[in-house]
Order: sequence, then structure tokens, then C-alpha cells
Amino acid sequence: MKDDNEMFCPGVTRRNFIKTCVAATAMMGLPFSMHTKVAEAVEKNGNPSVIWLHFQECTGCSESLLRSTHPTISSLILDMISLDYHETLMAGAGAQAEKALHDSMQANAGKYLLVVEGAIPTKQSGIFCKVSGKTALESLQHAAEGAAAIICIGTCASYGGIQAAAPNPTGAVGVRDIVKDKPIINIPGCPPSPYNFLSTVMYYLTFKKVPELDDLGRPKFAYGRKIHEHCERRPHFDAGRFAQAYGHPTHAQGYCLYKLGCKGPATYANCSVQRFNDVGAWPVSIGHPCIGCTQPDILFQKAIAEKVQIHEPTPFDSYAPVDLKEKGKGPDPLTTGFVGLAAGAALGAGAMLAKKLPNGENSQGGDDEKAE
Ligand code: FSX
Ligand code: SF4
Ligand code: F3S
Repeated sequence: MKDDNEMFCPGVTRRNFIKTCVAATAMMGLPFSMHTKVAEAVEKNGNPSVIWLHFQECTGCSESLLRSTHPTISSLILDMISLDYHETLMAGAGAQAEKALHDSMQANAGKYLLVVEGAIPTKQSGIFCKVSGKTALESLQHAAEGAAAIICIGTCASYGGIQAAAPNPTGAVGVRDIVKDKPIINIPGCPPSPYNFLSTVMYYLTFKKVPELDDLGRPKFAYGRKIHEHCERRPHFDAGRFAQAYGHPTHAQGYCLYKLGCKGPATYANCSVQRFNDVGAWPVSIGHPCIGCTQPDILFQKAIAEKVQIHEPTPFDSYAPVDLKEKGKGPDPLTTGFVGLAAGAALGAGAMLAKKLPNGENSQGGDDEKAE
């Protein structure tokens, strides 16, 4: 039996490794008991060869992964994979680095994981981004040929990101617009949650296949729900209490940020549940509206202050389901009370359907927004 304090890898005790496997298993939506299978798979199938290419981006994706406040994530990722080529982490440079890339692609043809960070410019044959004399377009096409699968880390590699913002002078696109014959997993976010990358790699090592993806190529286990559904400010949204301005008492009191432009109602991600940096923080918790950084139709397409349309109002998810009666279960008076609350919330939210709330108005006619 291994000691809890025994090191799994440099900087990570076995106890921390198992804890991370438990967290990743929960994130993947698997039963608790599966964490042992995940841990075994990581130990047994670990060290797949990984080639990591950088194109048009800010390197925030690598930074957020590797400079996390808690060492477990970065240590685990670096221990779980054999990182054969990564331009910002390699000690080697020039011909030496190019040789490492070439050797790894040959030795692991058909088996390596290709991780792409950054968008790919396509205008003027892609001359806007060149490494080692080759355009990003050429490097991607070449590296993709021998890859078993491609993971796009960040919104830039997934959909073009900030480079693709109008007028998109370089014709920047995401990997999926160029590579059509390989499994591609998008992990958007600017930067994305390191946990989503870690869990995706763990899933791949455990099940030897890509996880179920949504129509934007994102793992459903991480991007299957809107952040609005689990936001701690959601009761304020349901009650029609909105922060009016940054620094205003309604902002300080933790009211909903919808009227400041929060894109939570239209953004699919797990930030409100998984959070960041092991301190329980995420943009909305520290007072900044979500800017929809996982959504190609929102990030850098809509202004931060612009309000999103609310299409599918859902009641706060701790309310009882409203269809109990339809199923013939005959709710008791207590449940009926909850159902009434849920219906009220749904009605209140429904009142906002098909219209964007104007600034300075309370959606439900209450005085809360004015009350300080
Ligand atoms: Fe893009 Fe990643 Fe945003 Fe930056 O490299 S997703 S600009 S955080 O860093 O690609
Ligand atoms: Fe939270 Fe934003 Fe939704 Fe308000 S609009 S409840 S701040 S996610
Ligand atoms: Fe991005 Fe919104 Fe999460 S801005 S980090 S999707 S809260």
C-alpha cells in the first residue's frame, strides 16, 4: 500500500494526485468510484507524446496552466504527458528544437497528441505568423498529419479568438477550419480553465477516445451548461436586483451583473462551479461581468457592456421541478409552495424573454434595485 505522502511526481504527493483524480472524475460527470480507474489509467497510460504549437496568441493559455497558484495542476500535466516540443518551455532553440520536433513526429507518427495554442492566419498564404521559416498554416498541416487527436487550448486555437475580431486583417481562423480529418477537441476560454484541459487529457488517457463534444467541439462535461445556471448572483437575477454601475452600492452588495453586460445567460462553461486558482474565484465572483470568453459568437464580437438576449429562462436550480403534478405524483403543500416559487421565478425570468433589460429599470417592478 502506497503512503499518502509518497510523491506521485515532483511537487505532488499521492494524496494530492488522488484528490485531483476525484475532482476530475466529478467534472467528467462520472461516478465517484471511477476515480480509481482514472488514477490507474493515468499511471498506466501516462506519458503520451505531446507536440504543442504556438501561433497567434498571447500565451496566456500556457501561463494560466503553468503558473497556477497550486502546483498540483501544472506538475500533474507535465508529468502526465511527454512534452516533446513547446516553444515557450523548451530549453533548446533553433536547429536543436526543430530536430526535437522532427524526431518526435517521426517516432510517434499516428500516436502523438497535438496541442495547438493560438489562431492560424490564412490571408496572403499565412505570412503573418512564421516559426522557423514555416507559416503557421504549413506547421499545423504538417503536424496534424501524424497526430492521433488535436486539442485546441484556448479560444484562439478553437475559433480564432481576438485575432479573428473584425476586420480580421490576417484572416485568422481556428484549427477546425483547416484540419478536417482528425478528431479535434476544443477547450475554449481566454484563457481556459486548466482543470478543463487536465480533465480532457485524463479522459483521453482513461477511455482512449475523445469525450462527447457539443456542436462547437467542446467536451460536454465541461461546457454543457450555462454559467448563469450556477451563478451565486442568480437569486438576485431572479429577484430583479441588478448592479447599476461599477462601484455603486448595488455592485458592492453582489447584485446580478446582467445590466453591466454579463454574458452568463448565453455562455456555456463551468466557471461558476469549477472556479479558478484554487481560491474559489471566477470573474463574476470578483465583480466583473462574464465576457463570454468560451463563445465564438460573443468574445470580441460583442462589447463588454452590451447585454445578451435571454432566450431560455430557467428557474434557480434548487427549486423543485415544476412538472411533479404532470407526472401524477401529487405534490404536498410544501412542494406546492416551492413549485409556486419556481413558477414565479420562471414567470419573472420569462418577462425578460425576447427583450433586453434597459439600464436603470427593475425587470420585475420591485424597488430592490433602487434600495441601497
Ligand atoms: Fe488566446 Fe491563449 Fe486568450 Fe491568450 O494562448 S485564448 S489570447 S488568453 O493565451 O490563445
Ligand atoms: Fe450571474 Fe451574470 Fe447570470 Fe447575473 S447574468 S446571475 S451575474 S451569470
Ligand atoms: Fe470566461 Fe465568462 Fe468564465 S469570461 S472565464 S466564460 S466567467
